[in-house]
This record gives sequence, structure tokens and C-alpha cells, in this order.
Amino acid sequence: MTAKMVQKIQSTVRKHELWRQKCLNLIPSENLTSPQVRAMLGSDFGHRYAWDEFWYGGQKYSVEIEEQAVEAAKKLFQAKYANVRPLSGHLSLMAVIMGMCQPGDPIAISHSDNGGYPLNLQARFPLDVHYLPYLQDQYSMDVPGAIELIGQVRPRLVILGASIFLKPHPVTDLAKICQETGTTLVYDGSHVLGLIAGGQFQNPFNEGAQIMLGSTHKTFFGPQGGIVLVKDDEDLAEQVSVTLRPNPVLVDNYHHHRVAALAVALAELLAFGKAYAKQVVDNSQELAQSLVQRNIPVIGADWEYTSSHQVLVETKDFEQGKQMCTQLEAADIIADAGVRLGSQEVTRRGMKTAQMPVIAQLIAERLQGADPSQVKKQVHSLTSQFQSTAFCFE
Ligand code: DSN
Repeated sequence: MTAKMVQKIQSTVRKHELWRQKCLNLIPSENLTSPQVRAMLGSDFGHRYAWDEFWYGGQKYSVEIEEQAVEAAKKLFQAKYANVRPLSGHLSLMAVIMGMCQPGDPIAISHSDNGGYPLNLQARFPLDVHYLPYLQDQYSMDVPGAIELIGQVRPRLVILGASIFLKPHPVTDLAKICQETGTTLVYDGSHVLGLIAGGQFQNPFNEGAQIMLGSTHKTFFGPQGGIVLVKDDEDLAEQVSVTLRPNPVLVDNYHHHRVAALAVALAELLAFGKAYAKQVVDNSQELAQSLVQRNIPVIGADWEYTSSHQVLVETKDFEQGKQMCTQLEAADIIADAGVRLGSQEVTRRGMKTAQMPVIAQLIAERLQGADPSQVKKQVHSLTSQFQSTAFCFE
């Protein structure tokens, strides 16, 4: 009976894997990991515990692996401090907020209605949350309004983050007022970390942010997890690490197989990040243009649609987005209800600008009513040619 349960689990996982290999995966929050990263996730480190202060024996190589990951992260992002312990991007953000704020402190963030990350910490940990004003039709911040708000509220933190991330944040514009008000400027690069690593997106450290955090599996090369980077301030590095070590608040054992996998992903980005990130942005720009040419409305004609991996299809509401997402999935094209499309995973499968009009054609055909089984056949024919992982070591 129990053996049957295991077989059923294995079969479900196998079905999922075979299916997603055939799909066109366009979720902007996901990516493929290389065989080398996957090998680390399956290593013995996945069975082990380690702690800063000696308690568990057997941890000498765990310490080494963490040091290797930290050194690679510091090198890749030219940061003086890196913490690779958060188990997710969300926990990286929690670590920064809880490490730096006292209960009741004011912070300023983007509202999720304006493409910001849906922070809900204040439901349990009292924070005086202020929302940065936004120019909704521009998909960008109202900079004079934001400067005024920061001047009035003098928040402990300004957090620039986005789930809809089509263009850079006004980091430079806000750096001066943050300095004047003693506010720490935090950049949540979850979506664009791989593009920053490859030098294809704004580098917040060069523009005045002191902290950069994020998840490591969107445009980054995986594995799922989080990271916090501090440009050069030792006190800040100390504060953002306080909840990530004994006695644990947010993370106890920090999953050393994930850290080993992250160390490999960091090395891959050091070696291949530049070419990868350029291809991702070239691909998303080509995809946006190709969709528009096929009468699929895309947000952002005024700013050439995108400077990241994301392309945002115009929808009138969430229901329509959900419907489009379902229509696409019937043809094995995987998107979200945003409808946000991301070019990073297909890029990591080796697709180039030549494939983007093909993808746009498949999306347009399906959304314009073509039979899903016919479109699906073409999707499988395309993806069958891109079954390996590019931008990694042999
Ligand atoms: N912020 C969510 C997204 O953009 O998909 C998940 O991290």
C-alpha cells in the first residue's frame, strides 16, 4: 500500500516534469536551474543541520559552502556584505524590515495595486505603512509626490519593489531625500536580480540604495530562495542579519543544499550573466513588438514596452486576465492572470529573438480563437527543439 503511494507520488512528479518540458513557460517569476544546480539540491547537505555556535557536529563543509556562496555573491554584485540564509525572497524582505524597524516604525512601499509586492507583515507586526504615490498610466512612481511623502513621514525604510517591473525604479531621484531624512533605501530586486547581475538593468548600489534583496529564482538562475546584499555599511549588515541567525527568528537551519546550489548559480551568473541578461531583454522587447504586430495589446508603447524580462498584456480586469491565462494553458502556454509574460525561462532554454515572433503568433492564434489542440501541437514542436539548459557549464 505504502509502496503504491510512493509510486503514485513519483508518477505525479514525472507527469508534471514531462508536461512542463513540453510547455512554453512564460511565468515571469520562474526559471530553470542547470543540471549542476539540481545536483547540489539532491546532495547530502539536504540531510544536515548546522548552526553558527557549535552544537551540531559534522558541519565543517557546511561552513565552507556558505562562505563560498557569500564570496561569490559579494563578487557578482560588488557588495561588501551578503547573506544567503533567507529561504525565500519574502523572508529576505521580512529579515530587512524586522531587523531594521521597531514596532510602529513608518515605512514607505509601493502598493500592490500599483504593481508593488503584496506586503502583509503589518497584519501581525505593527508598522506604520505609507504607500508611495504612483502614476498609474505610466506604470511608474510619481517622483515629486514620493519625495514629498518621504520628507513628511521620514520613514525608517523606503522599499522599492515590484511584481510588475517594466522599467527601472527612480532610485537616484529618491536617494537624496532618503539621505536627508535618515531613511534607508532598500531595493527589492526579486524580479530583476539576474538582469542586474548581467549588467542589463539599473544597479541600485550605483544609484544610492544601501540594501538590495530578492528571491534567487526569477531572472536569477535559482534555486528557490532569497538573498540580502548590503553595499558597504557594516551596521546595516549587522541589523539585516539579526533575524537570520541563532536564536532564530525567521530562519533556523538555512538549508545547505540550497546554499550549495546558490553558490553554483552565482558562479554561472559570473560566467554567463552578461550574455544571458542581454538576450532576456532583447527577447522580451521582440516579444512585445511581435504581439502588438499581431493585435495583442501590450502596455507601454510610450516606453518601448519593457526594459526587463516582463511583457504586460493589456487586460480590462482580473477576470479577463484569468480567462486569457486559462485559454493559453489549454494550448500548453503557461502565463499568469496578470497577464505578465516573462522571457527569462525560454531564454535559458536557448531561445533567441528569432523565436519570439513564433511565440507571439501562437499566443495570438490562441487568444483570437484558434483550436487549442492545433496550437498545442505547434507549441510542442517549438519546445522540442529547446530541451536543454543554456548559460551553464558542461
Ligand atoms: N511577487 C510574486 C510574483 O511576482 O510572482 C511572487 O514572488
